Amino acid sequence: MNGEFSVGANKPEIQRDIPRSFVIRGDKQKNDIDNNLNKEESQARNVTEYTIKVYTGDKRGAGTDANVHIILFGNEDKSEVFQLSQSLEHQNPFERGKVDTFKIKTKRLGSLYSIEIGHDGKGFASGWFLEKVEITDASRNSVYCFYCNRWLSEDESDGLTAVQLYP
Ligand SMILES: [Ca+2]
Repeated sequence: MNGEFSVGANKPEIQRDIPRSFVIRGDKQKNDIDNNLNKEESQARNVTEYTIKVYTGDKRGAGTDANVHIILFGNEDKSEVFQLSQSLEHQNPFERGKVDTFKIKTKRLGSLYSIEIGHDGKGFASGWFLEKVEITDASRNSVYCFYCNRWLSEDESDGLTAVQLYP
């Protein structure tokens, strides 16, 4: 290369060629980067974090140590099944009169219209009195409140341990 550059007659042509090939490659790289950025952006847009506040009733025996799950239903999609185990407040979640907060990330669901929440009946006196569930979708600036106000217990009323709730 040094040899070619040292030839005065070829120099202008080489200088023209080199920048052009760089420009072409540069544009392609830029497009690739833009595409990747767009892909990452749209993927980020399609993930929504929900904050779920679970209110256990203040009644005798209202708390549970069973495994609690939730499914979110939106007008665009439904979430997978989430086990609510990592309460932000309490080592032992779902105790009488307590509020437990959970954060989950899921695909974009749109506007929430329903949830399913329930438990597997594990543990001693697993019956649970669920007062309500509040779900915040910060990206849409929306709060949804799902009232339950009933036992989820094999020993009470209809014996159901999971329910579908609507705001
Ligand atoms: Ca518990």
